[in-house]
Amino acid sequence: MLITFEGIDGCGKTTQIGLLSSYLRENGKEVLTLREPGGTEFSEKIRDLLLHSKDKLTAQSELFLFESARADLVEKIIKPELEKGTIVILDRFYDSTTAYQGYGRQIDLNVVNASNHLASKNLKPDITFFLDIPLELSYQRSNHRKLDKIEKSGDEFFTRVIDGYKKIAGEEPERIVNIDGTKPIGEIFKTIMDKMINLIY
Ligand code: T5A
Repeated sequence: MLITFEGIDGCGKTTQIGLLSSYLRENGKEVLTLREPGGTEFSEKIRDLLLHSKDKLTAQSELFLFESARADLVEKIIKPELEKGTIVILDRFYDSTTAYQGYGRQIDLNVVNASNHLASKNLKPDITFFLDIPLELSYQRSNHRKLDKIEKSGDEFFTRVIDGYKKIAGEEPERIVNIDGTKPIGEIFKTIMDKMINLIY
């Protein structure tokens, strides 16, 4: 089973992934948590380029780097683990590319979708949790730390990303669970568990 978490920076994905993976492991499930970009030696190098290099990337280079990192992770880790029956929980997947590079950087959505399909080998999450928070809360939650390259993209960019996520979630309500990420951590986790119970038992 493939479970993905989506939303803008600081929406609470890592927090909820920690809670969900602990719960599943305590209940005897084999679980692997991964993040994108990253998860293989090659993809972690690309992550560093994307988030921390001093070079100014074009939107297209950025798109292809995210897709390269994804292709490596899907081929080397995600597919084999899913075939073994592992529950794979992924912090971001192709919806991030649609939201950030498609809606945010305004690359043609047909190009982004085709690139997503190619890199993910047509793999589709069984369920996606989209944690929806407003931009101001994203800034508040990250104001204690240094921002990475993407996080420095500005208000207009992030407003497009948030609107993009809402469109993506609206187009696939059977896969994507839209959650109010401003709620307390425990309340969000309960909503996630209500959905997960039907899938895992
Ligand atoms: N990207 C990625 C693209 O542009 N295209 C792509 O295709 C892909 C895959 C990745 C960046 O790359 C971009 C998107 C990103 O900009 P990253 O370092 O992985 O960067 O960063 P994020 O995924 O944004 O992760 P963050 O750590 O910033 O955010 P999380 O994981 O969503 O949030 P979390 O859980 O760490 O929480 C942040 C803070 O809020 C608190 C937590 O305790 C923490 O302090 N918090 C809450 N507080 C109150 N109430 C709640 N409900 C809370 N939930 C969490």
